[in-house]
Amino acid sequence: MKRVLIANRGEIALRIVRACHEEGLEAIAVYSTVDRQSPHVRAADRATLIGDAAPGESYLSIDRILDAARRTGADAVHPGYGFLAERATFADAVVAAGLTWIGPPGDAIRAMGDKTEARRRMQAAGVPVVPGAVDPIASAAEARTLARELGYPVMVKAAAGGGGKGMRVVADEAGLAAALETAASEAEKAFGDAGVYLEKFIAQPRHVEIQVLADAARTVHLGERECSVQRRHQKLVEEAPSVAVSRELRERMGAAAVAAARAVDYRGAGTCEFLLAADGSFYFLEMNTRIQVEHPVTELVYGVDLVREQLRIAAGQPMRIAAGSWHPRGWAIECRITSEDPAAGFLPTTGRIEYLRPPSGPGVRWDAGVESGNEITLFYDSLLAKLIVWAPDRAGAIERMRRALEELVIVGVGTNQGFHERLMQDPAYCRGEVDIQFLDRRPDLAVAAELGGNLGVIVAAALAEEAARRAGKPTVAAEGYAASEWTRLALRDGLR
Ligand code: MV4
Repeated sequence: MKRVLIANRGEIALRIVRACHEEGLEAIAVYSTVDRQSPHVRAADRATLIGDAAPGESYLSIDRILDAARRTGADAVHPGYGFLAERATFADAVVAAGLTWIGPPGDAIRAMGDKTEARRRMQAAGVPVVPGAVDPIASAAEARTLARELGYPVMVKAAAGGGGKGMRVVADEAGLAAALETAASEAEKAFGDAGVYLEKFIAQPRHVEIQVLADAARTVHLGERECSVQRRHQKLVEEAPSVAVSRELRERMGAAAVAAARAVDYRGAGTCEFLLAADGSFYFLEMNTRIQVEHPVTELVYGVDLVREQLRIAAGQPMRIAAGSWHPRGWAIECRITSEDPAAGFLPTTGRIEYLRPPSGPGVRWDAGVESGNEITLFYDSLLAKLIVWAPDRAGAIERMRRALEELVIVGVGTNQGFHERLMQDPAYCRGEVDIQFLDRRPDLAVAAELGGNLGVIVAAALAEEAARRAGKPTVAAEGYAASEWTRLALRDGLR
């Protein structure tokens, strides 16, 4: 394996270029017409245009990517995450083209991609799954009987579903029939398959996932990531380890994740997602057969480079993880910096990055897919960069994240930076009291209360201040006035 084609864009593409170079491999970038100026293109050894901005004309096109591999002489393909990363037919096509696939076997992707098949295999492997039925419900009477056995509340889910679509919580038997009907019709519309099944509803769980790494000889786990701070199934903040996971629970969840991976002959990096209930019971949700956005928090507390491990394993080498039990050291937190406006319901924003000053300093990592001058469009996911910090303990990591967010300046496109700043000041978050409904309970975190509607005034004051300074005229700050809180905020936020 000498030349890796990276079938992706943005921060993960740059991340893989760097891992290739550290492994002594050549990196080939692909780009669409709007990504010509992206950092991953310049960082690669070679880059080739694969098509127009629309993903279907570029990053989602198996033919275009395989053509690019042929014309650049690549001998391996890394899919990153998203796009084709979990498309089993892409894995098969790469292997059929005689190239090395840097990911799990197509059959493992297929097995874990079918939620019902995955659940069946997990039960056979002794991995705890949520109590419930595997096969779709055949009648309302059957549903009533099963729901009584499980005990209310129960959850109705679409058999062909995933990502939270077509789910209904049913508090008592009176609501069951209606829930089955609506869930079935939603499932028919969304997935073309009206099959629904029942599970015991797990109230206010945490979303905790276990990192797994498997080479030809060993399957190991690298602890957990806490991913409960999410909105509409979009993660915003992740951390490792989790305040809710003791060393003993980590070993039990880790063993379950390793058993899950072994059950599908897994290879490479993968993640098992669990629901973790307040009483410490945990249930397998699904396995992600790819490197994940939030992999850096695991890397920082376990001292590993997961992407380099992916490359080594795909090349048939053993993983670098020494045998023996592993424990996390310190604490890591990741904030996803996105081109979204929290005050507008996290709607995507566009614009040109006029000025970007990343944070740095001890324990600060900035994994970015953009730089000053880049145009942000609506063609792709809104992730601009990941801000990750490491510190000896959680309080230190939160403090460091506050400092790093204070240093971060992005001018030209709206971002969710203010949301992260408010979260890192939130008492409940700082106490680690989060679960999957945390953000649903805290819409206040989305809007900048102290600035509120005065933002226009503040920006005007800041820009006037800046204009005066540039013109050499006396300014509030320079005159030594005790800059009021408003001016201070203005200068900081206005400049931002
Ligand atoms: C659940 C659940 C509670 N009880 N199943 C959401 C998407 C899919 N991965 C499964 N999901 C859930 N299944 C039972 N029996 C709560 C969720 C859930 C959720 C899970 C993980 C992360 C975020 C979530 C947000 C809403 C609901």
